Amino acid sequence: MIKKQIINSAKKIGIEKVGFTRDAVVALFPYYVNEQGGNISAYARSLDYHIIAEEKLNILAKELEKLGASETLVHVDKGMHDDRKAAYLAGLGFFGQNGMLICAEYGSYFFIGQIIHDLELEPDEPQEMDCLQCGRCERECPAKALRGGKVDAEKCVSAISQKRGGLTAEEMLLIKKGGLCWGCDVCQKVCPHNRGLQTTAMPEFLTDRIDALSLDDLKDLSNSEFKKKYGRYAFSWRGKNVLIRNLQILSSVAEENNEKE
Ligand code: B12
Repeated sequence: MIKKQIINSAKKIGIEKVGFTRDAVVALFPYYVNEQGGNISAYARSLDYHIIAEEKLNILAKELEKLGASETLVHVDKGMHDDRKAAYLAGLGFFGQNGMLICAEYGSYFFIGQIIHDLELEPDEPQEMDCLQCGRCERECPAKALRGGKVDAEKCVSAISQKRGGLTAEEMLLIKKGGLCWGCDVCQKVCPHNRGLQTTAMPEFLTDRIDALSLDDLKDLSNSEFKKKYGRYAFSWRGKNVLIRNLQILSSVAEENNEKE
């Protein structure tokens, strides 16, 4: 009964899918948009998901308090909480060979948020559905960072694209192979579970989108101008120099290609 009320409240604030573990309400935030091209990872093209998901979960947390929770804690992407495991345990998806949590409706293109609470709720059952285990993500990963469903966080191109400072020649090559100035989508793009997806119904992810950055966009901006212009996007948290470095690496590919022509 209480679970139904929580699911209905979630729907009213635009959260389509929630599930329950013993101590958390876990919510999915789909962000897929059918777009071609661009040089920013799909997850970072809209306004920052942390802000959008936290805002909604804070409203839902108030509802939990009305239902008797004496304390609630909202978490979106906080290091010490394993969001994917929580969503799996809450019956919201299954693990892919690429380490991503996947569900039938959104593929792997969703964010996960949680509300930790002290209400006594029956946990949901994990899904029986499973990854097709086709191996495409492992084979196509530019860094060969995937093995047996585990991501080597040191090797993953997404992590390299977010590193501060200089990169090794090998890391630069991986940025070139990934082709993005922020993040990496290869293991999701090749995944058959991500075929034929619907564009997200969340309007928050459809406005103010930026699909690409260029050196010209960034090179003359002061740090505060950069923050003002791009501070609401998830690609901005490491500052502009990381993006400029990645764009320089990518533009050296463009130059090499021009020379060949
Ligand atoms: C650090 C981090 C990264 C690092 C390291 C990733 C890693 N280790 O997997 C880097 C920068 C590389 C990264 C990249 C990306 N990330 Co990230 N990342 C995180 C973060 C903050 C912590 C992940 C972590 O280190 N967990 C701890 C380690 C031990 O967990 P793990 O490696 O996943 O393995 C555990 C579980 O997966 C589980 N598990 C694995 N298989 C199975 C099977 C069963 C049956 C069970 C029960 C459990 C289980 O057990 C493992 C041990 O506990 C989470 C948010 C969070 N707080 O959870 C987001 C998160 C995982 N990232 C997310 C996203 C979107 C991405 C990117 C797609 C972004 C991009 N496009 O560039 C890529 C995807 C790369 C990939 N293939 O995983 C989403 C994933 C959503 C989803 N649908 O799965 C999350 C959940 C953020 C969010 N709240 O939405 N990320």
